Amino acid sequence: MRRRPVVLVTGANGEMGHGLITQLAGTPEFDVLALDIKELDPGMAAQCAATIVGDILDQRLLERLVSEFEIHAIFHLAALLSTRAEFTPETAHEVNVTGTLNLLKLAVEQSRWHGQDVKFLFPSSIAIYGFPSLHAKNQAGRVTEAQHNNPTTMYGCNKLYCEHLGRYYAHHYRQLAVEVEKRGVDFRSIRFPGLLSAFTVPHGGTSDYGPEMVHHAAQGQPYACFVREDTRISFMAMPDAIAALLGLMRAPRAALTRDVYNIAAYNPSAGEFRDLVEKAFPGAEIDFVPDLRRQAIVDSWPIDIDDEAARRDWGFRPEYDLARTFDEYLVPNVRARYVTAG
Ligand code: AKB
Repeated sequence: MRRRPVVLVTGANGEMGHGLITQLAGTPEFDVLALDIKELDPGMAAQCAATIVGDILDQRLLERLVSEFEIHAIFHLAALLSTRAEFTPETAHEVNVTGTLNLLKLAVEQSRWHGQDVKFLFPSSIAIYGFPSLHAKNQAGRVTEAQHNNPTTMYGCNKLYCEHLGRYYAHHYRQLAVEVEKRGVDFRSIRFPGLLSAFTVPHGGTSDYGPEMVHHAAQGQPYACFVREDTRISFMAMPDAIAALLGLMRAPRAALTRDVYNIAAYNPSAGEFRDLVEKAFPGAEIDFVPDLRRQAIVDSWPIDIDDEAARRDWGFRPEYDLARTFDEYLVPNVRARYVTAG
């Protein structure tokens, strides 16, 4: 009896999950199996072949998936982001690391069953970088994948370690076993910058000040930005982030010289971001009231990202610059979201 071939998306109800499932649902090549700790929004569930409300820490649940589904790719989006993880660091480690380990084990088991590699798409983050001071951050400027891998958050530590876990499962798993078996995990990872989504409200991240500014202005709500006006990190429109995940998944393995890639689009200061929001939403009330501890996290992240390897190996190109992100993506869609919400 053939099991249903599917692509598994964990964290399906999250910001990236919404964008990814909409894209995947539009392609005949994939049936989506969505897994989230919360019930999927009805509109999302309708786009999936199957949905499961469950925990990636539930090993029994994951074992049961093997009996019903033939998983050929995993987009492992479930994670506790940088701010939320600081309030519960040990829980974040469980979710972000043990959860990822459980999914890597699932990928190996699935590969043993159907005999093909399972592509494992893992969203890492600019949070894996770290600088001892703002001066060091400013001095470093644009960073490549190998530089300054010294995270200062539990989330950043988790993401960096899981990059290495993925590399181990892909290239060194059970290297001393008597029987030499096909490894089975085709691990591919992207270090995402701050992401700007028009269709979901961010929560739990420290780059959230960007999208929060837009969503507050569109609702006519005053916004106290928790970082300084001069704060600068890399951001990207969500459609480009989703396109990058799918682009990396579709790239021929032989073209990839790395398992983990930087990508980037633009790096406005919080003040430049405010100017664009005020232009789109005249009268928006935006103040800068730094939360010094969250500020310290963002000050440990790079000003800019070198994504030359992604552009060379698999043709990554962002479609949205900052102006187009506002004019064609954020402003019309966020405005419609709150007008229809009434
Ligand atoms: C966060 O702020 O934690 C995330 C990230 C930059 O990975 N959005």
